[in-house]
Amino acid sequence: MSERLPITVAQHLLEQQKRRFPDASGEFSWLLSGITLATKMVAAEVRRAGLGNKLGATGDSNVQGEEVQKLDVYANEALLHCLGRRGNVGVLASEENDTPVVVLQNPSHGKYIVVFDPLDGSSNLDLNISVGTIFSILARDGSASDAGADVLQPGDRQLAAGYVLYGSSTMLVYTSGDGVYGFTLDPAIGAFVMSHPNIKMPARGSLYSVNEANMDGFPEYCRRYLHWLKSSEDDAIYSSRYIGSLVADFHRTLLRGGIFMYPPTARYSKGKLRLLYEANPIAFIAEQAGGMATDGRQRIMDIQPDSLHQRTPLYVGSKYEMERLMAFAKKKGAE
Ligand code: AHM
Ligand code: MG
Repeated sequence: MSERLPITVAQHLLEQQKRRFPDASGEFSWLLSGITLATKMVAAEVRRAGLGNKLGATGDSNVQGEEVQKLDVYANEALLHCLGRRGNVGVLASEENDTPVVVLQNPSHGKYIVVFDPLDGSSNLDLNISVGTIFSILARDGSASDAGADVLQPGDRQLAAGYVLYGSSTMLVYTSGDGVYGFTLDPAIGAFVMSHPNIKMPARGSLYSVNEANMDGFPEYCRRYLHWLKSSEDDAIYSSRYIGSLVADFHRTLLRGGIFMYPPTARYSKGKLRLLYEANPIAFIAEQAGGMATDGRQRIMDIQPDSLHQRTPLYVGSKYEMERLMAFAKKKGAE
């Protein structure tokens, strides 16, 4: 076969599963195809966002008290619809729903849980700025008191995680614990095609990314660290980039290195980002690419969650910048 023919995400997953788990039934790849189908539907809507009254808010707020955009609703429905009919997904938990949706009661049939943020950064949509879908896949052990409690697993137990970035192109970045792979949606054939095999985060970068308007409320070690980033001590010569859309800010950090931070702030004393469907999947990808992710005290993927929508501070990036951050945090103890 010609080497120039594309490898699609479906082909890659089947090959990866066959190599790592020769007895695998292929149902995991089937689950993933639910995510690629839903995100292609979302990508098509996002592309036409300015047309036909698709933009703007619905007038409702979600469980976090944030304004719901029309495209949030569409993306949530697309994921619930595509994943809920796979036959092996038991529980779906979304940023947009107060509680997890149980689609299959019996854990031996519905053995997977998918936790997701259907359209992250959606407040940027009206401005034609990149947004994304983030997802995390867990196994359901069935021993929890109810299906909802099954969702509350530390990030270390993720089977797979990824995001789709609706940017100048649409891209899926994915890990199942065997490296990080990137696929670009080829609109000509309607398939995600391998474009970034085995992504590695540079060990050191030259960019930092944080909403500095919140700086007065940051923990003291974090303010000192920012000061170091801005100084030229230790050859630290950094530039700043901040989009305000986690998937886009992290994607740049993954490819270029450096650090992305959302520390505790005066408004969000525990940080703004959500542990289960924002920080955990991002941390899994970062670690698989050779980077690190912490909340300032501990590794993100070691945190035992106690609620579906819980927030966490998030610091994620290259080994060098992360080790420097942790040295600042240790000096006085992270607040
Ligand atoms: P959302 O899930 O309501 O879209 O909020 C999450 C977004 C992230 O994409 C981004 O990193 C962060 O909020 C930006 O927050 P801020 O505007 O406070 O800098
Ligand atoms: Mg979000």
